[in-house]
Amino acid sequence: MKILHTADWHIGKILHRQSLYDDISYFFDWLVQRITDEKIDLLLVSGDIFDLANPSNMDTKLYYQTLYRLSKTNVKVIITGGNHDSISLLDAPSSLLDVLDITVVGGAKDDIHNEIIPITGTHGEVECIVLAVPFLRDKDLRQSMQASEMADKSSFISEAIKQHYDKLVEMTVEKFGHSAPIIAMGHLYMQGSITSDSEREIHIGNLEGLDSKIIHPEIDYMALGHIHKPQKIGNKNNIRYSGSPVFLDFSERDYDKMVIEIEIEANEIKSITSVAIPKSREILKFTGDLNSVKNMLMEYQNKYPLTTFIEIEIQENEFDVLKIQAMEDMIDSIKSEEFKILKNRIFFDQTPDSMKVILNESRTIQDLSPLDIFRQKLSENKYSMNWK
Ligand SMILES: [Mn+2]
Repeated sequence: MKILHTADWHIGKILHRQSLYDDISYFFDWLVQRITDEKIDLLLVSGDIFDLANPSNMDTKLYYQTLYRLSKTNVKVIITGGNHDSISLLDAPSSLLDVLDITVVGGAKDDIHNEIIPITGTHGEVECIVLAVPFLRDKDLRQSMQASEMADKSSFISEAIKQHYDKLVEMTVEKFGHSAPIIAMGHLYMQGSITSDSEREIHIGNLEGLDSKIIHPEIDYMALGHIHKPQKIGNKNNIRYSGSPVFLDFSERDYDKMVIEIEIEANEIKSITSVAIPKSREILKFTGDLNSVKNMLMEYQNKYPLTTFIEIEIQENEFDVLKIQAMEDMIDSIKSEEFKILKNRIFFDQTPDSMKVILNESRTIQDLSPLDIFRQKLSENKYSMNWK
């Protein structure tokens, strides 16, 4: 059987006031085609389906349209909730989606048996078992541990998550033996993962991330979500983030977006392959002095179906307020079908101290994350913060 692992769709994401609706739509077209062509049997989506807990009607429609198209390909779908998702929003249509062979686990189940999903082949034999674990919220973790076992916050989270998976593996082995591979899903922040600027931090107090050693050895493949760059964890081929299918931030521009395909044969994982998703939009950063950036913009030709998003960073030698005006004029005067400038900044190698404040203040709220604002507030009030 063939499994396709993806995560972090973030339907509804707005990047610097530009909707990424077209980007995710391109991905969905490609995904449906890929599943049809490759005869994928099972699709796993490991959390962060929507960018917001209350998505727009248009985004919700796109989600259901996509699920309908997927159901037409005969693929079985398992969707788990992420830290961005509303549990009740995902879970509300679950009995209806069951009819289309789509299982949704928005939040941790009271009876964790319901997170164990055996996948059967045409002759009724169990081909693999999926542990459909959504993002585990604080209250879920507290339930699975005794109050007396709670030490400091960080080791508590790590221990409680480990116990959740261990329990599931134990129940699975008890019921199905060791005959079929165990595929676990998770929306977790693992130690050693390379993040971008678009993940919202999860499990405050666990900033270092989880050690991959907590993953039970009986788990044959770990289908992770949360981190937006595709990667293996702890150098292990079978513990992977698929990453998000679309670029959610400028910091994600230097690598391909991926899905992971897993093939199971004779009750064993035969291959794990990452497959690059064709790019629908280019995301670029142009750096240099004003003139060279201007030239780069003039010469730029878009080869992709969607308008390119460009970030510009002007670097000039000596401080000159006219250069700031010239940059703004240049941005205003450029009208292009090929690209949009979403972010701009100017730096001077030599800036008089008195001007540094003004330059800093010209940052807009869109340039800041909630954490940046919190940090700024703390420093204004002279509180120190000893976590990064
Ligand atoms: Mn995410």
